[in-house]
Amino acid sequence: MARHLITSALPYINGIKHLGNMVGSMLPADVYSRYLRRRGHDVLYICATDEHGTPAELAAKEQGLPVDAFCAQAHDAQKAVYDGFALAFDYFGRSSSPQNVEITQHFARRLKENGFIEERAIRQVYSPADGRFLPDRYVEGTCPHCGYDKARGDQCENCTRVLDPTDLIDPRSAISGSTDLEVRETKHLFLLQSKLQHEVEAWVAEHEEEWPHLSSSIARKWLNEGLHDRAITRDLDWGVPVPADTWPELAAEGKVFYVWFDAPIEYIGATKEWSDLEPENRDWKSWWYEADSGDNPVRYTQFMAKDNVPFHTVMFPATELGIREPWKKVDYVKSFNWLTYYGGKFSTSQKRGVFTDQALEILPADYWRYFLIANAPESDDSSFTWEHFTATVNKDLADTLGNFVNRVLSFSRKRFGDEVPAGAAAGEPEAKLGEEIARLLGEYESQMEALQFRKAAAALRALWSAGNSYLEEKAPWLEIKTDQEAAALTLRTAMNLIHLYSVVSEPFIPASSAAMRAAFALKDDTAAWVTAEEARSLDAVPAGTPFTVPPVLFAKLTEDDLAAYKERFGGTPAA
Ligand code: B3M
Ligand code: ZN
Repeated sequence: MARHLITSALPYINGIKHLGNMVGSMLPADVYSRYLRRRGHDVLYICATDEHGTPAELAAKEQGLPVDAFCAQAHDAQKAVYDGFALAFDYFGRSSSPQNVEITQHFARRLKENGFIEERAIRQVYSPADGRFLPDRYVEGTCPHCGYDKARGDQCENCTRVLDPTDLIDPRSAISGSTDLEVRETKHLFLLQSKLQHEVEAWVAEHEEEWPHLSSSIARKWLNEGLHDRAITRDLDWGVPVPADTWPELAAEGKVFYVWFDAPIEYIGATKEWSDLEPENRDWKSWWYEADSGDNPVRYTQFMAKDNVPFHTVMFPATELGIREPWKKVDYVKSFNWLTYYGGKFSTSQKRGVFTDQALEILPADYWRYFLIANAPESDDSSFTWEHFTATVNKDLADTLGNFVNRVLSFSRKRFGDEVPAGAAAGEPEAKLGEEIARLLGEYESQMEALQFRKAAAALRALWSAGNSYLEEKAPWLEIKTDQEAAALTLRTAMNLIHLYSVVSEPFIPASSAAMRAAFALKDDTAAWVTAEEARSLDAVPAGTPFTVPPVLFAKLTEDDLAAYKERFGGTPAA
């Protein structure tokens, strides 16, 4: 039994996320965690809301709430949605937790002791009206390149050019609107990444062969551009405070750490939050502090979208290396491209695409879980369209799986009653089927072990299809006219397939798998997985087992449904 630590990129606190955010991080992490648990491994799946930085402060201001109150309710709102998607975190924490403050400040002190943090004076925009220095994003003005009049000091979201606040025409404070701005000198802490370049390069070199190309190519690109020293403090009211015992002046000015400095540390912070709930049974450091992990090493896998790869493969490892303590670094970085909406970007700010809360209003989580993972943007961007979604739900879920389950159980109940029929002994067709199921199960397992989600979904789909092919070939509705025993054998075999599907489909479609499994009143139905031998013999559900017919697992989506979805969410290719 191996120990697997799994984290997915922390969703920013502001706003309910869209499907694209979930499919590139939390959902595949959940599918993988569920699979590993079923294979008997010791799994800890950790995530949290990323609560610091300007997104939180600006969103709180928009809602007229104190930022801590805003974050508390926004965390709960997101967690409720993820519960709706059955994302089985072991813990879903908050980067504003005391645990994250404590560990972030410890990391910063250690970096200073080891000579990887220094104070530097920089020139920054100061607003007397607001009585504070303004982070770049808090300065608004007209973009010198495209004339957009709400450009921000860090980037113009109209022409996407990266800006410096002093580039803006008619700059003003995004907080008070004041145009009375000055440029003053102020001090910030810099992480001396340049001094860690070689160590980070050596560490990436140990892993990049194993990582997916998307992860290693982005890490290599950033390393080739050279690691630059980076400011890791900000003038914000909300964030991990710079500790006064180490930097009294900066602490007195209310400086906090840059959100991307503390956010990855929250993977550790959230693990301590989890552990602090049951300190007698849980040992957070045994997962993160390699001196404590004993002789059962932890394998750490991260899930994220491609834009987060640089922070996870360069900046955070640099931080962990510079601390000179044995904190666990990632072993495998599973990154994803974008899920687009009709070819255009999902956008939280522009309300474009399907959002996670809306998705659950429309259909149960399993419809989405299966579609999103089966079409995950692994090797390239993938485009969500309602046409593709409805076609996939109807074909793979309603017809291939749902219809198989319903017609086998309904027909058997109608012709043989409420118990699994005995029938003839298994023959050549059942032996052939068993071999095919064992082969496909092996394919499914190897794709899951390789974190190839689309291919794993294809193997799972093939398992479902194999049941349909067997049923079509045997046709118990015809067999029964001349040979009841043969028909009973076919139905008993098909019922054993349903039970096998209920076990191995759980990582993808947990609710539907539970419904399939509950159809059989098996005395001891605790098996977590299916062995190749059990796949061949297909006899986990013996004759005489009582069964019920669950409601139809997946409703077919109609042309009217499709039209309604497109009407509500828009269904045209990106402008
Ligand atoms: N909050 C997600 C994003 O960039 C960012 C991930 C942090 S993971 C430590 O949208
Ligand atoms: Zn612009």
